[in-house]
Amino acid sequence: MTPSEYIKKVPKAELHLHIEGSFEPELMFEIAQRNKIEIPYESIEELKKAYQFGNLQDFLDIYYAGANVLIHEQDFYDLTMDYFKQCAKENVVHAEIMFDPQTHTKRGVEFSTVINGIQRAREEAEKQFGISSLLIMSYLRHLSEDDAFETLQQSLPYKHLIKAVGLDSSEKGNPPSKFQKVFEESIKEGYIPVAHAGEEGPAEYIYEALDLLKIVRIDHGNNGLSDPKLVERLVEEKIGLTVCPLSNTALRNVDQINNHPLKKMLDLGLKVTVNSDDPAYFGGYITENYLSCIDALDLSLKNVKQLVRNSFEYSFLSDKKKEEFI
Ligand code: ES4
Ligand code: ZN
Repeated sequence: MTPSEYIKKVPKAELHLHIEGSFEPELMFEIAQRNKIEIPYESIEELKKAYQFGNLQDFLDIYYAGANVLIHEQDFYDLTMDYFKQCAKENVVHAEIMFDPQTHTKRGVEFSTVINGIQRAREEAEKQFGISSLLIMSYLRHLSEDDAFETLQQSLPYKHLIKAVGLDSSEKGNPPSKFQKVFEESIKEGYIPVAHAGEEGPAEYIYEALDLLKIVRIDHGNNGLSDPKLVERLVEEKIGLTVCPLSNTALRNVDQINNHPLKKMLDLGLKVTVNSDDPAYFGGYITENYLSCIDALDLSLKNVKQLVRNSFEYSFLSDKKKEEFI
């Protein structure tokens, strides 16, 4: 079997997916219409043409604008269900889904509206497709730590539905150290800490995420490669890295897919996984991410098997559940 044939069929896990980033233009237009919200694009085609990004911030501006049309619980349900339907098609059997409460509460949408819609879709996906999932509540790092504390408070009635906390949005100029106290408190509440680090920011931010936020998994982490001591530590401490190849090229952190460091990371013994990040914006879901790398980096079947195995091993499933999949 070729690596490409293998990856299409094999049960796999996704560990880095922003639910707001799986918002396909078709659904966005549909929801905008029913909520009577104007979007500044005439058609789906015109909207898609705007998906040309020079960097992370270019993307985030469009991503937040897209999320503006999400108002009702049903909208969050539809958004999440669309993603699960794609998971079912690609044999993603477990998904760790990030959501950004502040993207919505800042616009006057209640925390409860967001989580109830997502939760209903999770239950439906488990029942209909047998897909397991868990939630990572991500703090927006361009906002203040006080704002993150407010979000933490809002989450507490729903603590049983949320597994982990994350840190996303504009990385440069918003170091992990800015959120040290809210992560400490989040851990006390029982949340597992993760953070985006080393996507656009320097290796120093990865050290901060490890040492100050006590994170157990890194979202992206590519820029850690510039520091051999850090690489050694990430290998030694078995820190999972949720790498997102098509995201990295779309946001120009990597100039072209042939130059993506995924294979190098694997060869160094880093605990890398392949993920889609914001698939509606970056040109492909998880399988497409794998296929692009198989093709461009000439990944072997052994490489791909390792990546799939890592996707379960570095998930937040219980050891017993992991055993079912590995
Ligand atoms: C994100 Cl690619 C990326 N980086 C940081 N924050 C994000 N939120 C959604 N996608
Ligand atoms: Zn991300």
